[in-house]
Amino acid sequence: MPRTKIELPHIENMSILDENGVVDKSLEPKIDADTLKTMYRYMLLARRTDERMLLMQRQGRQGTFPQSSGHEAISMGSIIHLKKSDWHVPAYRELAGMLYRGWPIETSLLYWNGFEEGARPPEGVNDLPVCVPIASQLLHAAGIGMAMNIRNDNGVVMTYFGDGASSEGDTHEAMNFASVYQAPVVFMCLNNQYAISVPIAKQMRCETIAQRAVSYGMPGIRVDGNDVLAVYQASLEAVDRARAGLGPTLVEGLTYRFTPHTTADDPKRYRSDAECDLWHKREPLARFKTYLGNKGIYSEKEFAALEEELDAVIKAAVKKSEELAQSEELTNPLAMFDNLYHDIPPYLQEQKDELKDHLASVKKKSAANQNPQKASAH
Ligand SMILES: Cc1ncc(C[n+]2csc(CCOP(=O)(O)OP(=O)(O)O)c2C)c(N)n1
Repeated sequence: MPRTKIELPHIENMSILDENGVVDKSLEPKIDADTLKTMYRYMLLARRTDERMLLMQRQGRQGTFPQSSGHEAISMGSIIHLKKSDWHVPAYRELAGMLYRGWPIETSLLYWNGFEEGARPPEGVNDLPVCVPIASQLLHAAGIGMAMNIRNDNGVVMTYFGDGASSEGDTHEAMNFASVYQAPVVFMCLNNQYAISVPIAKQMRCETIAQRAVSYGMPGIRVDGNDVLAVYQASLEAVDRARAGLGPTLVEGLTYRFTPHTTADDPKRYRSDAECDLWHKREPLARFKTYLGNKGIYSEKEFAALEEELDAVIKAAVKKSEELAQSEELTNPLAMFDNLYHDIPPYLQEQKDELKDHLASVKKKSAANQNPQKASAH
């Protein structure tokens, strides 16, 4: 038998809630009302925050940032399965999941305004910060998962990456290591079909990203990434496998970025209006809202009250972040010496002292300029 067929697993494609909010009853996951409400709440909170941040960026009050609108179902449908003690390793479009895990909105506003404090996970939250170097977070996730195995920790790591990231070498190394060591990692791919202006057809020849799982010896599945129920079901199975010691899984969610890549990008140069219109009709929040309405989870009045409540939460967070951005604590340049070393080395201490003296003399000079009489009396 010199030439035989090698049987390889097939890759499934799953969709449960269609773009009109109609559910496939045979596949509908059993989710209690409180969990459905939580998922919708954080998806909406992320969407409204994203929209608010865009307005602020256009007003010059917010730095350049990558929007998350359109990616809420992948983030929220999967993160909901994590326990507090599990680990979340995001890229940069997982605002919904980060808010759910306990990151205050103001940390996001601060982070994208250039304050390192916005990257600090809140006390007790097992999340890594936003990760901009593409695909590097997947190695961190694989490492955390391997450490969990060494420690006999029954935890799970959920990590996120884009279609562009799937072509990076780091992704290969992370998936191979995670699989070889059976690390409890769930690799969630947000396939929004573009890496900035590069369409997916220009960076890979295969039909799905999910099928790459086969070559790493792990299960892979593609789901409709705008269908929160499909994401929920696929990631539930992945988390269960990881927790049972059966290793990693790759879940690819097919979605679309409704916005520019970042606020500094002009997508009209590489995407047609017709394509954008088509995907807008498939966006994740509207269909989930229809589903919740049909199930009687929320009435129209309650939907409106929730929007009002969340808008007030966002307004308060904006105020807080703008106050923090002016505070002594966040604007003190001496803080840059504080968090790199436990014991600051002598050469850095010297630089810190020099800067401290310099700041004191600048302060003295500006006080003297403001009050020349008092200064000359001394
Ligand atoms: C290692 C690295 N190379 C290049 C970049 C520049 N860069 C920023 S976003 C991006 C595209 C990422 O595309 P994808 O992974 O599909 O994620 P998306 O932004 O679409 O969510 C690139 C190349 C980077 N941040 N890091």
